[in-house]
Amino acid sequence: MARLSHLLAFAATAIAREITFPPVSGMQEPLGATGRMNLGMDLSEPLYSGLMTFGSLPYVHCLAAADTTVEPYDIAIVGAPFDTGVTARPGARYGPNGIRQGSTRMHAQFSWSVYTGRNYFQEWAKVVDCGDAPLTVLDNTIALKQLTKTHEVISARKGNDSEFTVPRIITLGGDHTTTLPALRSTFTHFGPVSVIHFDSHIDTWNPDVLGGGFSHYAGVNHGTFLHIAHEEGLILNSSIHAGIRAPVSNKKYDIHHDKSCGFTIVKARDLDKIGMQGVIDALKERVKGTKVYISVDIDVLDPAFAPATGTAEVGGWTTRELLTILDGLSGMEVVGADVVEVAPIYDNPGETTVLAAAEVVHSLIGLMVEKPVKGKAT
Ligand SMILES: [Mn+2]
Repeated sequence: MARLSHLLAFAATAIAREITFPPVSGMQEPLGATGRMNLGMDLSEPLYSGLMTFGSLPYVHCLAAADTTVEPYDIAIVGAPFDTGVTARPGARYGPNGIRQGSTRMHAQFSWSVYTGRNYFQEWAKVVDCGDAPLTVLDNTIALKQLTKTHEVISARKGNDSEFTVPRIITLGGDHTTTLPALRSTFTHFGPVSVIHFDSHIDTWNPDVLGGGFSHYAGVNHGTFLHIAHEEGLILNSSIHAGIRAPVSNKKYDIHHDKSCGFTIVKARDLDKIGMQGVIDALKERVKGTKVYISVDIDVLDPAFAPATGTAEVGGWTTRELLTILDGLSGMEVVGADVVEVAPIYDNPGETTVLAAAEVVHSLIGLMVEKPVKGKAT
């Protein structure tokens, strides 16, 4: 009897093995003419596959040697893995890949906005990811020179569009010091710019105040770069901060000094009084008639929405509010932009910060696509 039950069990298994799976049409096809398997599937779309780029955009080796042919592009994403200019928590050197990780759901084929009905990846501009700038982690002065050179090389290449020949760059920071080389680059091609600076901190601190005067290079950091940009004549006196709420180091000097660097301030809580349209109007009015650089320190958001940053300040804006304000800036001549201070190590399992940062980058791409800008004659 034992032997019979064994046989029955074996028979049942044999029957189970005869179950055929539903036919998958692609899998049933014979070998193609080339002798390779034709699976009838399109594997060419890189969503969630291939090596990671921002929004699965094509990777271009924008920093290739001078005698190399490089595919032309109009808008270039470049990472700046630099975080040795911070005064609080480090970690933003991992920001570029963190932001790319936050962008994995984004894809050129699946990016039609429900708000505007547009897909900025499928309009006139060729948008690419150049990977990261090679920056030494051991010497800030050298690293910032490397980043300046990176901007020079990427912006000097031919635009894909014959009319708008200077490619524009969106930098993925990196701490906020990385904005300084970007402003040097926009100055070369577009002249001085108004900066719309989204941040909880003013970042115009005098290097003697923030840096302590220990050494010349200690004064070049993520809280002084806007002072230095002003000193170098890279920015116009029609610049503006948005989302400011962090304390300053003394009663009068910092704010007075901030004004002399060319800035006015929209404070975080001004949003409660004037609303999002009020903020949009204030920003547009301030920079009217000038070329604009938009710098977004992710700490402009409340830590509830962006915990993964070096110098978090509570009482900030929501992600939706920031995106509405950014998208409201359409029509401006945006010649360069960045998202900085994303330090993924402090993010949560839901990747709240990097998702927000990636969408901010998407909005910046949208602003650049909506308004092409010609470089100055050189
Ligand atoms: Mn900042």
